[in-house]
Amino acid sequence: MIEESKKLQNETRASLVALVGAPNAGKSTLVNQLVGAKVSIVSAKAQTTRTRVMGVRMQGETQLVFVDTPGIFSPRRRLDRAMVHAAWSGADGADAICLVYDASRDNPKGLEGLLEKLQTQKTTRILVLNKVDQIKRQKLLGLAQRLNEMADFNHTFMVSALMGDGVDDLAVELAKTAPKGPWLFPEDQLSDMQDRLFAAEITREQAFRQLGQEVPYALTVETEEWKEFQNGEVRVEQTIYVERASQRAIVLGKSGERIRRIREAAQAELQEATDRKAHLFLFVKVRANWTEDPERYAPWALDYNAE
Ligand SMILES: Nc1nc2c(ncn2[C@@H]2O[C@H](COP(=O)(O)OP(=O)(O)OP(=O)(O)O)[C@@H](O)[C@H]2O)c(=O)[nH]1
Ligand SMILES: [Mg+2]
Repeated sequence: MIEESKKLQNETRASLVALVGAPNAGKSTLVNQLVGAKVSIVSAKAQTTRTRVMGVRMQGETQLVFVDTPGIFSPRRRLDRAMVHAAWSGADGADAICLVYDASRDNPKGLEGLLEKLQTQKTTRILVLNKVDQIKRQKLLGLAQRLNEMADFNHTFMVSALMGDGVDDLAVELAKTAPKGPWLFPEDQLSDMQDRLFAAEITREQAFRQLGQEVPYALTVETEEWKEFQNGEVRVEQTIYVERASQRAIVLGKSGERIRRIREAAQAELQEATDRKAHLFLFVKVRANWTEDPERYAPWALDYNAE
């Protein structure tokens, strides 16, 4: 009743907050920390996030909807172009944009293009210096100053997305500037991602974590079946597509050891995240040109024709 009357009195606020930045800056870690649950996959490798992912946090009567985006880099392949396009379109229509920057990196090189484009966005711009657990405070102040000279930011925050330091302060500030309006998601919803895609992402995360430098970029995961049983358990069948037979052999590993470990870890994660017993089945198929196949882009809502 109270909630209803607040809504009627138009006391609610909602803000769409995009997180953009270079690959590996810690955007997904930050979204997960802000939401307080895993909504977006994380790995130590660059270009982990492949599409936009929304995570929701309630800050009093304000709903903060965070848009995690793929890292921005110079795209070469069709898939890379679709990812970078998804990143910028994640910023479209946002009420605030956070540029997440890995402060443990020495030199803000290669950032000019990103800052220039950011400058053209007519919204609140926030600089988030991340990974402060990795760097001395003195160095951090110099970096904050340099980046503020390179672009016009309304605020600068220093956080550790991993440890949580400074993350609540960022949310409080974002809530202050949130426009009045209805909530965009039901109060108890944490993410916009459907079960099937989320399950595929969990497996892709394990592929990123457990496979070497190249194979994660040559594969995609699709959920073919998601079947819920009356006892609450779920059966999930997924296909991992790779480009070459040699990559298939790597994913399977000696006597299937690698795929077994990927499956076990992904199943455990899936159970933990969905709070139900899951039976995960993985198949590995070679599809030479999957990155040129529009059908493989559809589950991620990626733009096949992105320039
Ligand atoms: N020490 C430290 N590591 C962090 C912090 N935030 C993120 N990381 C690590 O940085 C790596 C990349 O994190 P992600 O959250 O996947 O980065 P991202 O910006 O989403 O990367 P892409 O999706 O590839 O664009 C992971 O190994 C994280 O654990 C932090 O505050 N401190
Ligand atoms: Mg990410």
